[in-house]
Amino acid sequence: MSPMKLHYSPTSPFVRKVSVVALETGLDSRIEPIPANVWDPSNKVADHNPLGKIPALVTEGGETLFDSPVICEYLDSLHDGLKLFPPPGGARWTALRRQALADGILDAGVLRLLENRRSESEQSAGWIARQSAAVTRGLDALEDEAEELSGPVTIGHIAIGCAVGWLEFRFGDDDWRGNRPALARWYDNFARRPSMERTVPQEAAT
Ligand SMILES: N[C@@H](CCC(=O)N[C@@H](CS)C(=O)NCC(=O)O)C(=O)O
Repeated sequence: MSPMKLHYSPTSPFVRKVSVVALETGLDSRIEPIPANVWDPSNKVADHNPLGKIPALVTEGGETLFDSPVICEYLDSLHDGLKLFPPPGGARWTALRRQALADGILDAGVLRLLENRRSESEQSAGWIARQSAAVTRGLDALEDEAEELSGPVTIGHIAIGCAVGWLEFRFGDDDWRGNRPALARWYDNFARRPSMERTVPQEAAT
């Protein structure tokens, strides 16, 4: 059987979620990474995901799955270890809500980054402020529940770790730790997991 294929970039936090899940579940050896630069007009990602976004995962059976929450849950269905997506019940809703919050922080952060990359005359200060405010509120909400993040690792924890890691990577000058000591403590500990250390975002070599 051919391996699963993951269309990926080493800087994408959504791809990182998938990579961390693959490592945590022991499935990484069954996944072949296929580099993709979604900002290169000649990229072929849309042949797999009509939205033109990564991550996109081609399964061993040849079906393509997206987006990252779907891929992560699919991978979690393929192993017999401790599940990252809890079974139906309160813990599952908490994990899914945390994933949605972390992914939403990333959506706003990516919009801010892309706006920052436009020429200065095209940038909207109001748009940047709106996305920055969403990131700030999201981080504040995570600080409020940071003390509750101990306990078994779920997709919620992985998503939060990847979101905070990406903010550090892209907006390293922002002092997100300043008034969020509990989140900083949790993150520094979580970032030491081998799955996180092996997937630290890096600029692709050009
Ligand atoms: N909701 C999606 C978001 C994926 C996403 O935004 N990926 C970015 C890279 S970090 C992308 O491919 N962007 C290309 C584009 O927007 O055209 C997921 O969770 O997978």
